This record gives sequence, C-alpha cells and structure tokens, in this order.
Amino acid sequence: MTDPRPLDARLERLQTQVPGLRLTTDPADAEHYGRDWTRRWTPAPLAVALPGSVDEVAAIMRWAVEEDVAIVPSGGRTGLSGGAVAANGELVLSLERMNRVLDFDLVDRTLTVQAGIALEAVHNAAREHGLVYPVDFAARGSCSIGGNIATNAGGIRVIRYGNTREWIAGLKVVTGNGDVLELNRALIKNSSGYDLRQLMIGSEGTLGIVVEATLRLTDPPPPTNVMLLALPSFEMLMQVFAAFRERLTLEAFEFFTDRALRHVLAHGAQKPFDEVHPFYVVTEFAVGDEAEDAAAMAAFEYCLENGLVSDGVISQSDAQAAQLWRLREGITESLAKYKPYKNDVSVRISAMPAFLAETQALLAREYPQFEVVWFGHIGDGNLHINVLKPDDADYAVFVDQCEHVTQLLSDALARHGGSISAEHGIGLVKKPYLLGTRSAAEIEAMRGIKRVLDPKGLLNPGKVFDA
Ligand code: 2HG
Ligand code: ZN
Repeated sequence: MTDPRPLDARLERLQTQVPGLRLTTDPADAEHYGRDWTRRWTPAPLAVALPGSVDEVAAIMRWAVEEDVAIVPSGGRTGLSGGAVAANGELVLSLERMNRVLDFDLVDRTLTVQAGIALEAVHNAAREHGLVYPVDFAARGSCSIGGNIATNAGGIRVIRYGNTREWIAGLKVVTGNGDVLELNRALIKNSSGYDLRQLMIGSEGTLGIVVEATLRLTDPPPPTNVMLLALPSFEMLMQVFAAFRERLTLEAFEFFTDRALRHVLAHGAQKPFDEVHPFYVVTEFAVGDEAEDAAAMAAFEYCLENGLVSDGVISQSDAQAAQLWRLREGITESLAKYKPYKNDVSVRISAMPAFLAETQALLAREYPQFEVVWFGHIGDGNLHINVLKPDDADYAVFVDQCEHVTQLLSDALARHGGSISAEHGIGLVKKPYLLGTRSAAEIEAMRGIKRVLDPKGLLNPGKVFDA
C-alpha cells in the first residue's frame, strides 16, 4: 500500500473553492492517471482531480489560473503520442467520472454525452435507438469520447465514414480562461464566423477541455462480409484496393504484414491460412443483394486471376468475421511487450505506393537490426510503423535510434506531402517533427490561437508545440 502525500497549500485552496471535489495525491493514482499508453515518461503530477460536473471543471480551471498550475486533461489514456502525460507537477484533470449519456434526439439524430464516456458505451447507446455512431477502433472499450475528439481519432471505418471530426455536431469546452463555451449548438448549418468547434477537435487539450459533446448518429450499415486476403507482395496492395473499391462499398480496408500476423498468433489468435504470405488485407464491405455478392466474388476473382492475391477467406458468420478482425485489431496489444516505438503517418492514397517502397528500403538500409511491424488503414493512406525494441537493447539508446528513424520518415513525408501524425496526435512524441508537416507560419498561427484561448499557457503545456 502507498500512502497519499499531504495536500499542499494550493490543493487545499482548491479543495476549499470546490467543496466535494474528488482529489487524490495517492502515488498509485498518480502513476495510473499520470500517463497514457506511452511509457517513456515517468508520471509526476501534483495531484489528480476527478470532477463530476462542468461547473467543477470550470472552477478547477479558474483555480489553476489563480495558482498558475498546469492542467493535463485526461480521458481513457489510450493515446499513443504522450498527449496525456503529466510528468512535470501538473494537475491531472480526469473526466472519468463524467461518463453519462445526457440526451438523445430522434429528430436531430444526435446523442449528447459527457466527455468521459467510453467509445463502446457510445456505440451501445446509439444502437439502443436503432442508430450507430460509426467511428470505431480497437481501443473502443477503454478510450473516451473526449480523448477521441482531442485527437480527431480515425480508426478502421474512416474510409467509409471519415474521422471523428465529421461526427461532432456540438461541443461544450472549458477554455484556459475558465470560460465555458457552447460550440455550434448541434446545428447542421451555421455560417456565423469561425468554427471554434472544429478548432477544438484535434487540439489535444491545448486550447480547451472538452466536457460534453453532441454526436451525430447515422443508419446502421447494411449487412457486411469480412474478407481476409493474402498478397504475394506489397506492390499489389494498391491494385487490390482499387479492384475492391471499384466494385464494392467498402466499410474498411486494412493491411498488415506477416510479421504482424505472427505476433497476433503468438498472442492467441487463430491461424487463417496454412501457408505463410508476406502481406494481408482485411476488408469489410456491404453485401446482401445478389449484385453485391456477385461484385465481391468478381473483385476477388479479378485479383486472383491477375496474381494480385494468392489466397482469401470470406466470413460465413459474425463469429468468423470477429475472428478475422481480431487478426488486425489484436496487433497493438500483441506488440506491447516489445515496448514498440510507434509511427502513425499518412500520405495521399495516390502517393502511398512510392512512399511505402521508399520507407521500406530506407528502414532496411539504415536499421537492418530492427524488427519493424507495418500495418494500418491503407485505404486512408495511413500507415502504422512500429519499431520493436530488441531484447538486448538499452531503452534510451533504442529511443534515440527510433527518433532518427522518425526524422528520416519526416523528411520522406515532407517530400511526399504527408503528415507525421495521421490519427494519434502529436503530443510529446512527435513534437520534434511537427515542422516537417506544418510550416513555420502555420505553427506560429497555432501559437497565436493558443494565446487567446489559454493566455497563461496552462492547458497541456509542452504538447503539440512549445508555446
Ligand atoms: C490501430 O490502428 C491503432 O490499431 C494503433 O491506431 C496503432 O499500435 C499502433 O501503432
Ligand atoms: Zn490506427
């Protein structure tokens, strides 16, 4: 058991100003709430606050302004870029207790929720009303909608539904001044000046703390099938994508390598093919009427006849569909024990073949000793490149080398017009490379915006860029 540290004078004033606020200085809580899935920083927050209402969040922010205390907003802490790390005596403001559905509106087809609700709970709530919230990814059970909004999370269905950004009808946020802003009032049309809602989405807690969101819902997708394809070489990848996209309404088109598959299998997933193939695609598409079924077969046969795929399996049941998805969705978890250094890059789909070829050659040439696991949302031009720490490597040396890798990637991305973060955010991990993706003038504009919404620089300082 660990003993909670005594509250310091600032925290005592906070406790007096916000009576009933749940506040903890227990070292176990500091460890738990003080970081996300990145493991590079040691959590060292001043304390952890767990407010239960918007009023409490605003009061905490006003206290932070008076006392000059930095705030790290915290959701499900499944982030991969260090955006929710509190390593410098910040107050962690966890939205975990604010996890309720507040309203459903059938006419507007919206669901209003508190920011701390898990993505999966949003899915379930939408389904209870016969609708869906279509943003989805593997961390659904533990990530929170507030964190999804803060990073403009993408995931496995972006190809069909877009990023989180498309689904946020309205937002309530607490700014660095302690003001509560109600943004966009869930309007579909609102041409009344700057869209501050969109500015908040993807700002990683540096401009405001998302406390509530009104989400757009849509009709459930038609029945779908999941197909796993084996590819003889990555040059075929984009041709297979084109063949399927031309003929079908794709709900997902994801790729992974044999290395990725081996890790997932070692983690308990079921082997899909007897033979080993270098590359795999999981795709999901609408089926149901005869024309769609025929189109799916036609896409597969076209690929087979032209040597673009060497094998394939199509789901015959929901259970089998889930099994095939597990091969892709289980990758991150299966790699965790190797302390992977993660890259999450994007280029336009048209630039993907050249970018892939160039970066694969680059990594093989510069760091042949590294095991590199490639996977991702190829249909969105988004690649995840995980570099695994060799067992005998010193972690600090490994991270240094990985930072060199990321610099090389960043240079390649600049040449191909891509981005150093597709969907995970910049946080601390990718901050040194922001200039490869955004111009100096753009970053200066971001700094100016931050000065207005967070004049004392208290909201998630040091994340995305240095103020
Ligand atoms: C995914 O697509 C997530 O599974 C995590 O974005 C990616 O672990 C990663 O690098
Ligand atoms: Zn992803």
